[in-house]
Amino acid sequence: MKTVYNDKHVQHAASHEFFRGRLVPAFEIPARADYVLHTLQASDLGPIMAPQDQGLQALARVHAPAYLDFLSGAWGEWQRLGGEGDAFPAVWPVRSLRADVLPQSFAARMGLFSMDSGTPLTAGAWPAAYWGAQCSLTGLDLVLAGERSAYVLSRPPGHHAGADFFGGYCFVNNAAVAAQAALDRGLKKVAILDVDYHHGNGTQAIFYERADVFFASIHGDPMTEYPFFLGHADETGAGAGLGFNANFPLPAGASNALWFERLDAALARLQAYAPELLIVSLGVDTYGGDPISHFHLDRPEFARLGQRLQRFGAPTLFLQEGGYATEAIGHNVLAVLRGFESGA
Ligand code: OKP
Ligand code: ZN
Repeated sequence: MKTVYNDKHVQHAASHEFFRGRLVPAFEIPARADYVLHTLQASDLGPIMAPQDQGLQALARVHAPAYLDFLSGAWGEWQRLGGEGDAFPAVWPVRSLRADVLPQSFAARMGLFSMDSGTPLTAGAWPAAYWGAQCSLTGLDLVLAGERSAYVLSRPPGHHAGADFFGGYCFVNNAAVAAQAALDRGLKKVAILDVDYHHGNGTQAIFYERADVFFASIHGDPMTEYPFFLGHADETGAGAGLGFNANFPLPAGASNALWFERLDAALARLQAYAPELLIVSLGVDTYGGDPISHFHLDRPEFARLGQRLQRFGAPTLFLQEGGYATEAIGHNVLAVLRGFESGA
């Protein structure tokens, strides 16, 4: 299996994030990708290649132009304001406030274009997110050219980013960019399976009213787990998209047996949809040793996940999402990809 990787991600290096009233060392750090890279390099999985730059257009197919304008210029604005350290939003247009006016204030636009204060906007957030999306497009091209599968090693993750907001460590929604690009290249039906511990609220929202992308997700119950405000089982799509969204929330601490039961249920829904392409939002924060998540998967389970996805039978594009047990991410990802290659 080929891997697509670029090192622009190292420029996105937050020092801290807010946690229980304090600034703590950031979880979403460059070492995450470094560990995966080194593990893949030391393995026989396959070649690691650089992305091609296909420009902004594919990002603009799923993200609002005003949002991309903001994101690409945000660090410069913050510097001109004398910002020290990373930028964090602190005010949001919640119910009864207006989100239809683009304010001049940088602080106001930080809030307008975000969903939480847990996502440090760093000097390198935009180049890292931009090149991560380019990696996902190059990975898509590999699969569309006939590769059975490809793995995209990128950070920051993407699945919490919506059409016009960042959050949950995410800025550009790589899965959505890749799915839309696949449709733009002629495919008719694309499935996204999100196995990250956290619900992919951004991906769901982008395709919620559409039938050409089926979104299915297995995740910690939003009643107690981030992102809290989306990811319930009764979210089944709307309008033309009704019936093309399927959520499988599980209680924090759920057993591996229960997790695989839901995986089978999700895959059954996707099998009935019969997609021409499967995009996997591959978060490995379902790992038992993850510091911010509460499932219990380990190497054998990750291998089994890979085998199960291979048996699904569709061309498969793996995109890296979460996973914060830094030193274990590489082996957990490799277990999935090897499981996939070893097959049924
Ligand atoms: C991103 B992805 C922990 C707070 C958690 C948000 C988690 C985002 C996860 N200090 N903040 O889905 O892995
Ligand atoms: Zn996650």
